[in-house]
Parts: sequence; structure tokens; C-alpha cells
Amino acid sequence: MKIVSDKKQIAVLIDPDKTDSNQLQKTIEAANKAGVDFFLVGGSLLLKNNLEETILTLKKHTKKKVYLFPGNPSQISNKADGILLLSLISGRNADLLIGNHVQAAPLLKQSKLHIIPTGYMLIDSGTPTTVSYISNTQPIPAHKPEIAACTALAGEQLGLQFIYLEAGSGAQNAVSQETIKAVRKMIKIPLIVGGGIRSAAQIETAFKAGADIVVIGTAIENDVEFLNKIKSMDL
Ligand code: 1GP
Repeated sequence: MKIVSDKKQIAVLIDPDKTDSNQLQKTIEAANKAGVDFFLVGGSLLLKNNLEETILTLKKHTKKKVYLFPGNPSQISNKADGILLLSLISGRNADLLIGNHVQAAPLLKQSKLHIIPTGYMLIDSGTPTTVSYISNTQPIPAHKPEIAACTALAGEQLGLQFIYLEAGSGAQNAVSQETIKAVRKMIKIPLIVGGGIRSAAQIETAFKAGADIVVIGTAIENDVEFLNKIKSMDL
């Protein structure tokens, strides 16, 4: 993942719990053909304990970069290329702002993973999401783009390199155009948007509003053919 890129990028999120080896291989093949830019791997829970196996399958079948998108500090593997080192800056849970990072720091140093400090922001998507429950934090209200914008700005001023606007996996409502625009206007660092995006039109809307990277998980888990729609998009 380049820190600065003129090109809009699409990332495929692989949740190791929600795929099997057969489905994963089909997804990787379709993602390669669709020209997606990179993969993220992670989830809120890992019931199947197959993070490493998932990364190894990805590395075997694609040349695209694989970044960890960890739901907790146990999801660190030096088999990946890098890690989104997430600080949950929309919340006020100290463990997710610094505590977990302290525990992970020596492991990360030894791993040689490419570390990408990322301000992770939950935006209310209409219903409670796994991530708000697990993180024990409240999302930023959907109709308060100015709070989202100031939060992202604070993240940038703290030196974070990316901002990730998250509606939550499988969210009812994706992050609104209004919120993306307000954040885009306030910050210079690259903006990632994900959660509840399930059509090519929604991807285009997010890009037009100012997203640099759009993350798709559930829509591809539900139907790998979704990647064909991405293939025919003019990015
Ligand atoms: C979740 O933003 C990602 O962390 C992707 O969300 O699964 O809804 O595409 P979806």
C-alpha cells in the first residue's frame, strides 16, 4: 500500500472465520482478475484459529500485498507483508488507544512487518455492530460529520498515516457521502472507507466523496461474482 497514490484503490477484506480453503482460493483468483490492489486479513473473533493458514494461502496464490487488519493483539503474524496498526480514535477505550499497542510493540519489532499507523473511526450505521460491542465504544453519530472531521484531524496531527472510516462489517448503512466529504476536506492523509458497501455505485460514491481506498468484505463473501463488477469499473 503506497502512502501516497493518485489511483483509487480497492482492498478485499478476508475474515478467516468466514471462508474455507475452497472459497478462499476462488476469491483470490477472482480478485487477481479484477485487479484489486491488496488484501486485508482479520476479524473481530477468530473461532477457527486459521489466521496463519489464510495468509499462507493468500501468499501462495497472489502477488498482491497482504496486510493484517487485527481485531485484537493476538492477530499478529510475520507471514503478512504489513499491519494496519489501528488506534480506535472514535472511542475512549484506553486499551484500544495505547494499551494493546504496548503489548504488541515488542512482537511487532521482531516481526519486521511494515507498520501502518491508522486512525480507526467507527461511524454509526443504524444498528449495533460487532466492533462497537467488542470494543466497548460508541460510534460517532452518523449525522455529526463535524465530529468525524475533527476526530480525523486530531489523528492526522498525532502523526497517524491513514484514517479508516468504518461502518462495521455487514453494516446496514455505509458511511455517508457527507461524512466522507467532511473528513476529506479536513485531512491530507489517505482515507480508507469500509463497512456495508455492496454495490459498484456505492464504491463510486465513496470515491467521489473523497475516499482513497474502499474495503469490501461481506459483499464478496456472499457472492464472489461481485468482483466481476469491480473488474468492469473505470477507476
Ligand atoms: C469491515 O470495513 C470492512 O471492517 C468491510 O466491511 O464486510 O461490510 O464489506 P464489509
